[in-house]
Amino acid sequence: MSAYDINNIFAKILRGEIPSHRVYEDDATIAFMDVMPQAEGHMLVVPKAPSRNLLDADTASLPALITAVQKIAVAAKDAFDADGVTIMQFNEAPAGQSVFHLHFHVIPRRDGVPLKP
Ligand code: D5M
Repeated sequence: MSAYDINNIFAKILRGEIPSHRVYEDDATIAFMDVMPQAEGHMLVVPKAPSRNLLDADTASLPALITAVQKIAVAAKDAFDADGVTIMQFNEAPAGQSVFHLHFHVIPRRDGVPLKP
């Protein structure tokens, strides 16, 4: 697996070097709106600690991260009056990862509304 690149786009968002529409922050995590939403309310949950993806993440950090994902998923479902929530997470390019800082997609879902490609 390649090394972590400190200049990936989410690292720049975490450092405040590029803007984001931030919707959540705690000691270890931020969440912001995805710029290419696959459905209304599509958010990204991003740990502050540098890891390329889930495969190299510090195991000790994962309980707090998944707790934040759950909190944001519940809030997003409520805020967007959704019927469900899709949570996605990709590891390395062949699996669909395009930004190489660990993140979870949280996507509110409405009955009968497919994800945009
Ligand atoms: O998905 C990476 C996701 O990150 C993809 O849905 C677009 C989104 N993205 C890319 N740049 C930005 C910025 N600057 N703000 C917000 N969202 C962004 P993956 O395929 O899981 O790596």
